[in-house]
Parts: sequence; structure tokens; C-alpha cells
Amino acid sequence: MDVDPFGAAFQHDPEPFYERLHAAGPVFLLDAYGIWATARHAETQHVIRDFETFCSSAGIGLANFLKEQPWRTRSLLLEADPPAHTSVRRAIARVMSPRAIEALRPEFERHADRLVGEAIRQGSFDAVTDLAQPYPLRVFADAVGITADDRENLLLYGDMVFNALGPRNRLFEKAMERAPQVTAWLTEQCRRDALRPGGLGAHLYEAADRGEITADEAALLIRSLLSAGIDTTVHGVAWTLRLLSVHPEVWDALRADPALVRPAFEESLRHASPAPLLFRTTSRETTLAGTRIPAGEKVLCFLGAANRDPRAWKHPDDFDLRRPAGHVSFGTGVHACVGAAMARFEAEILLTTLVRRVRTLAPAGDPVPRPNNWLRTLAHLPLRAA
Ligand code: OVM
Repeated sequence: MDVDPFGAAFQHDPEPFYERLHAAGPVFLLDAYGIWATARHAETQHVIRDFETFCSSAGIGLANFLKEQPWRTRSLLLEADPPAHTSVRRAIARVMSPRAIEALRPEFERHADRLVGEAIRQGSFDAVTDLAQPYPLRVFADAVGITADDRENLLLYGDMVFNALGPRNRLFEKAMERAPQVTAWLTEQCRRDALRPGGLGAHLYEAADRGEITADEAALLIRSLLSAGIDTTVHGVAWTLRLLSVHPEVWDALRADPALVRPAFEESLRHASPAPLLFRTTSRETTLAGTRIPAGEKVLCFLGAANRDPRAWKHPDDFDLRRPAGHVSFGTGVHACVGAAMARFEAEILLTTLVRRVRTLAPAGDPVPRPNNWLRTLAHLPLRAA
């Protein structure tokens, strides 16, 4: 198969490639990179569920850590396998419990109200730079306990983290230009004495005090929160707003019943998965859908394609809020996104605030993509609210 998941055409708009990926069979080889791949829902789900055969400790990006050094200390969550993964995963899951998240509601609502109010006053606004970015930069970073104001560093760091999951191309080099300063800033924010008491970060250090994890592990888990917790949500929210702006009948349905905001976010994640790719590495020889794969091989799961597999979804290209559960945008199994509930909570509050205050939402220009090796990102999304 000669599709290049890191080529400009795929990065700009992956959907036109999905039909060919689905037709390539349940598992296929991407010649250019010498990697295996799945794009159908069933096999993709199988690979990400079977964490013992398809491991994460050799990296979930293109790089194979069995053969090359990662660019930074491995993530204890993302780039680890059970049993090492289990205790840190438990600690961070506890810190992000449903109760801990719900306690954030007043602050999250206050900032949603403020940002939505400012956007509406302008009439036309940029849904990326006026809403989708500033919202998590404020509320999520506050929830972690970040005290620094220069939070653009989180976007610069996110650019590094996500571009580094692809090849060492121009995008990677560009993102890494300021790596020393940005990494130093980020490392500083993960220190115990830099964090506000009572935040998620402080709670991780308290888990270290109780002996559940070490203090070094707490710092690295905070790095995970700051790595994974901003851009993913920014673009999940941005794509939802894009889809809602071109489906006025869905917007009307949300206005009539704001409880539909949650299914709308979910369906957006399926329809326009912000993180459409995910690698695993075979920890042993295995047979996948009749194909033998040796040990130590990278397997690319096309999550975005699995979310549009006609074998799994009726009219997969329709934007339809009545879908059953089952998209793989948050992964599944032991590595399923630990921040999923937080992302849903942020999206719910921001979008509900908008739905309550805006009668019509319409495009005010074309969305401007922002090339990235991993994420489907928007630089700008001009919208008009009335
Ligand atoms: C982490 C991490 C980084 C990027 C993404 C992610 C999608 C996690 O540092 O643990 O999850």
C-alpha cells in the first residue's frame, strides 16, 4: 500500500484515503515505512485491546524504541506496558475521578461564560484562537495547578510532542527549534513547589507522599497531563464547532435540547478524530487476520479510518447524533485515554454555554488547517454567531 499517512495530502485531508485503506484488507503493509497497518474497525479494536501482543513501550509513534532512542524520557503512561504501567495509571485515574472533575464545574463555567461572551460581542470570531485554545489553556492548566502565565509554552510543547510522533521531517524540526527553552519551562511547571495546592498536580505529589508512586513519577505524570491535555481538546472542540457550523439542523437540535451536546461531541470525535493515528509494536510473533507479523514490528492503527469503516457504521460519512458508542478516538482497553472524562467535561461546558447564548452559528470563511505529523489541527476557524 502506498498511502503516506505523514504526507501533506493525507495530513491535510485524510478522508479521501479511507476507502483505499479499507479496501486494502484487514491488515496491510505500508511499503514506504516498512510498517504494518489496520484501518478497519474490528482489527483496529483488536490490536489496541491486546496490549500484551501489541505493546506501547516501544513507542506509540513511528519511532521504534527497540531500535532508536526516544527524544525525551519515556512517558510512564503512553509509552509503558503493564505491569509497570498499572500503578501510575491507577494513581492518575484516581486524581481525575468523576468527583474531582465535577468539582471543577464552577470555574470551568465561569471561564466558558467569559470567553463565549467575548466571542459573541465580536459577532465574527476565530473559534480556534478565541475559544478552543484559550479555554483549555485556562481551565485545564488551572485545574492541573499551573501558576505561570506564559501558557503559550504549552502549545509550543504540544507541537513538539505530537510532531515527534511522526517522521523526522520539516514539521518535526520546526517544532523542535525552541525545544531547550520550552522543555525547561515545562519541567519547571511540573515541580511540586511550582504547583498550586489543591490541583491535580498537587494531588499527584500527595499520592507520592502516600507511597503509591514516587515523586519523580508524579512529575512525569504531570508532564503527561500537560502533553496530552491541551491540543487534543483544542482540536476536538474546534472540529465539533466546524461540524456544527455546517450542520445548522444539528445546531437547532442542540438549542432545543442542550443534552445533545454530549452526543454531538462524541459524533464529532468519530467523524473528525483529532488524533487519527496510533502505533503499537508487536512484543512477539503473532497472526493478525491470517497475516503473520514477526516480533518487534510497528503496527499503525488508522483510528480515523476505523471510525469511518462501513463494516462498523451505517452511512459512516453522515454526521448523526444517534450513533451507538464504539468510536476509537480515545483508544480502548488499559491505555484508553485517561483524560477522556475531562475532555468531555470541558467540551460539554464550553459548547453548552455557546448553545444557550447563540441562535445561529455559521462559517465566516474557510477553516485554515495547521500541518502536524499527528493531529488533525486547525490554525483558524472563522465563525459568525447571531
Ligand atoms: C504523555 C502523552 C503525550 C502525548 C499524548 C498522550 C494521547 C500522552 O506524555 O503521556 O496521549
